[in-house]
Amino acid sequence: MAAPLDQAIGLLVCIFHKYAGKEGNKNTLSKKELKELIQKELTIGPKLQEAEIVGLMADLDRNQDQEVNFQEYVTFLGALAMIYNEALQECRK
Ligand SMILES: [Ca+2]
Ligand SMILES: [Ca+2]
Repeated sequence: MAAPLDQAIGLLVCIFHKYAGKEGNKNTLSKKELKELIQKELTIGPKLQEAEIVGLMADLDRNQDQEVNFQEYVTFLGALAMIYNEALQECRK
């Protein structure tokens, strides 16, 4: 686990567990845990309104159990990657 992509994926997994383990189910993110993850780990996080985070949670929670599991988190990362793909023009030279 030393190559850049391995490291990046490992980090995505570790960040999920860092927040998921704070309260309740250790393998899912509660609303509070998701909010903390977004606010601390994403540049855009602190700029989001409470209502936007609640809306995001509702979008991510596909099985509607009020928690974001790992699979739902991966969907979120995929959506972020799509946004970054538009934003990071320097990767496409
Ligand atoms: Ca949890
Ligand atoms: Ca869920």
